[in-house]
Amino acid sequence: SLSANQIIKGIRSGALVPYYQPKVDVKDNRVVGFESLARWRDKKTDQVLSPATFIPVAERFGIISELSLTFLKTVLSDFKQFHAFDEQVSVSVNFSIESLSDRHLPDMLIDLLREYNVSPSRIVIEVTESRLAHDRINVLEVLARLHLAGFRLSIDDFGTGYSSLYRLKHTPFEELKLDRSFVQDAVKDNSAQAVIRSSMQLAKELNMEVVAEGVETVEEEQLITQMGCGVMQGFRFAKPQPIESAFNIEWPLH
Ligand code: G
Ligand code: G
Ligand code: NA
Repeated sequence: SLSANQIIKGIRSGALVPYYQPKVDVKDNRVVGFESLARWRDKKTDQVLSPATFIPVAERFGIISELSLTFLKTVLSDFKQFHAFDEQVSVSVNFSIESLSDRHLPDMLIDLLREYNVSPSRIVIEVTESRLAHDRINVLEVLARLHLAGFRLSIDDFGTGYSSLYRLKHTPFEELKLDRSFVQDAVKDNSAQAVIRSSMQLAKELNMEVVAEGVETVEEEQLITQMGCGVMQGFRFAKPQPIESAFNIEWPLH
C-alpha cells in the first residue's frame, strides 16, 4: 500500500488517473455509460496501481474527499470526449461513505459541475451497499440532496451487504449493480441465480434499473439476458481503459 504522505503528494502531482469501463445495453448493443475507476500511475516506474493500494489508506487518513474531488475534476475535464461519443452517455463515479458523510459535498459537487459545464443528470454516483449498512450521520440527507440536484444514484456490489427494504425504499437510488460474484457463480450455482432473481424483483418494485457487473463470458451474458437483465459491464465487453483507448470497444457488434 501507499503511505498517506505519498498519497497527498501524488494527488497534487497528478498521479491519480481515471480508467473507464463501458456499461452496455445488450438489447441494442449500445454503450449507455462509462464507470470511472481510479488508478495510480507512478511516474518513475510507469507502474499502474489498483485502488486497493490507496483508497483504504486515504479513507483511514481522512484524505479521501480531497482525493475524490481531484479525481472528479479529471473526469469532468474528460467529459467533452464522452459527450462527443454520445450526448446521452453517463459517467459513473465511486464515492466512499466517508465523503458522503460530509454535508458540504452536494454544494461542492454542484459548483464543480457548473465550473466544468456538465449537467448532474450525466453523472451517476455509486455507493457500495455494504458500506451503507452502518448508520452514518448525514449520509441519507446528502444522498437526498444529490438526488434533488439531479445526480443519479447507484447502489454498488448489491447482494454483499444487508440493505433493509425500508432503507432502500427511502433512498432515491435509480440503479442497482449486481455484485460480480453472483454474476460469475450464476452459471453453475442456483443460489446465486436466486440472489439475482430476488434483487431484480426488488429493483422492479422500487423502480430501479439493474446492471450486472463482471460479465466475462458469452454464457454469462446469455444467462443474465435470459434472467431479464439487459445492461452489463465486464471484461466480455471491455476492461477499464485510459481515456485514450476507452472508446475502442471491440466486443462483437452484430
Ligand atoms: O478498478 P478496481 O476493480 O480494481 O476497483 C476496486 C475497487 O475500488 C472498486 O470496488 C471500486 O469501487 C473502488 N474504486 C475505484 N475507483 C474509486 C474511486 O474513485 N473512489 C472510491 N471511493 N472508490 C473507488
Ligand atoms: O466494486 P466496483 O464495482 O466499483 O468494482 C469494479 C471493479 O471490478 C474494478 O476493479 C474493475 O477492474 C473490476 N472488473 C470490471 N469488470 C470485471 C470483470 O469482468 N471481471 C472481473 N474479475 N473484474 C472486473
Ligand atoms: Na463501482
